Amino acid sequence: MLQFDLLKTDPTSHARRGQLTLNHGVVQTPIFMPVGTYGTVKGVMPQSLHDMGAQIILGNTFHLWMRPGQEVMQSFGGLHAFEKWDKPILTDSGGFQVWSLGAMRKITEEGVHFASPVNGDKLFMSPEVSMQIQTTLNSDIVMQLDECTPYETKGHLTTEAEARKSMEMSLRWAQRSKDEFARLNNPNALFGIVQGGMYENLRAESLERLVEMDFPGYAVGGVSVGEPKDEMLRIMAHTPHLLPAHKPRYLMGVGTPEDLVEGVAQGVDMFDCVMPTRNARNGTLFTRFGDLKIRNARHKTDHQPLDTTCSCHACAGSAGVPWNEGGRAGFSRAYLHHLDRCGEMLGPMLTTIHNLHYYLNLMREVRAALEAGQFAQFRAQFKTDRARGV
Ligand code: PRF
Ligand code: ZN
Repeated sequence: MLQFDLLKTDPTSHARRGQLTLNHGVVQTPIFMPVGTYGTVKGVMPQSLHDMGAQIILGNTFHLWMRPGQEVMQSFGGLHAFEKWDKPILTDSGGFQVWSLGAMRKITEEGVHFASPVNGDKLFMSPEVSMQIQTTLNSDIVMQLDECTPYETKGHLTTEAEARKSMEMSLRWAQRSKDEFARLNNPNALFGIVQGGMYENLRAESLERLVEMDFPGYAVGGVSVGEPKDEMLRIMAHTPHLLPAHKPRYLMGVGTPEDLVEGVAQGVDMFDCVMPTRNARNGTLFTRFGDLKIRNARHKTDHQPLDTTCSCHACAGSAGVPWNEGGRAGFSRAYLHHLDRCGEMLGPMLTTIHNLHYYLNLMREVRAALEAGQFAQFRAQFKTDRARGV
């Protein structure tokens, strides 16, 4: 089940404020979805996710199929009970993850043959298998199995003919995913994925044919796959607003804070990306006034928090009062620098909380701006602030 209510639209862009009702709860859009590939958002307890306002998280069909596998998942009745997260979950189909295996896989019309990266077993993922696994996971949003068209094929830019072939197979897989999803009586919602590479005509065709199949929601896939930034922005400006206005739109695997605000302006409702969590573990931190590298020696003696305007547990402590509002309870940059130097576990835990809080709060601010009819002003101020530098 899925219900999408469009609450407000922005007259200066394609941006919208919406509400998505799923089997495990209600999601306010636009939204960022933290990535929890293996049934955990790395280093963050479900309670912390809850406290920082996460409304929906991701899981990955491919990884959870490898480990713990279908038998364990079945015995728990799905991913929610297993990972102790009772709000909505979206699972990616495995298409992108299998695609990322590179030389270890063979893609045919029937599905994808590959060797398990865990134990070398020969495995086969088809649209039907993906739907069966996602049904066991009982995720609120299920993604069709697709083929993510690469930016380059065999050392050259993917040609239009190659992109068409791939896009058309994804359409056939969309239909097979839909048929199997129905056959399994899956009570959740299945999204179709627009492909077509960097070719706008192919994107338009993929989109039209998916819309004819009538999915409850649509994703834009095949961006952020190694293309230059201007190419990504061109596809982001082309595709999302062409999708049906009364259904949710999800831009897969994107991106930086700037990409999210731009995506919202182009009519996207949902985002996911490993960037806040992965970068946190590598010491790259997002703040209102730009990015900060905590490994840099200049932070060694700095008593300030990461972001004086942030109310996350790392910056403001459990009281949640930002530094600039008189709070002094948070952790200093010097301490986070020290934890990183020493390889202490608390380091990535705190930086992950901060980065996720930054992304979730950015989207909260976007929603508030849309509600207040102030999105254009917000967008301009956001750019100015981020360019200022920390
Ligand atoms: N397809 C699927 N998952 C994805 C992508 C895609 O194209 C992307 C592309 N950025 C990220 N995750 N199924
Ligand atoms: Zn913070």
